[in-house]
Amino acid sequence: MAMNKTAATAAVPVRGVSIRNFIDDAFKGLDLNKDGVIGRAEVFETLGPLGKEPLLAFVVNQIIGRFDGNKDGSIAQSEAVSVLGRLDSDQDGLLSLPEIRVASIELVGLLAPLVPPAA
Ligand SMILES: [Ca+2]
Ligand SMILES: [Ca+2]
Repeated sequence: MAMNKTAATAAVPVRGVSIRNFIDDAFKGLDLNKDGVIGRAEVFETLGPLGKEPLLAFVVNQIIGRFDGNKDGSIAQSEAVSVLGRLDSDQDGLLSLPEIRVASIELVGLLAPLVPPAA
């Protein structure tokens, strides 16, 4: 039992997800033309056929809009740092579980335009 517990502790980041690593991974995966910014087209190319699903396309566009601070249609590293940095409420460079929870609640908020107004 003690060994299992050690293995589990090693697999799960104890204090949270490193924002720096998260952004590095995201740009490695999504910046297809390596120009240093993630464009809307790159995100949809990565999604492939999934990007044609209207609901998913809507959510992805909402998320891109949230990150794209200067509204030029692409996400620069500095824009990602600034959005994720706002979630890092204790400013330790890590997103802890409670901080990620806040982020998921905000994500659900992005879907609000889809909910028809109460009659
Ligand atoms: Ca790019
Ligand atoms: Ca931008």
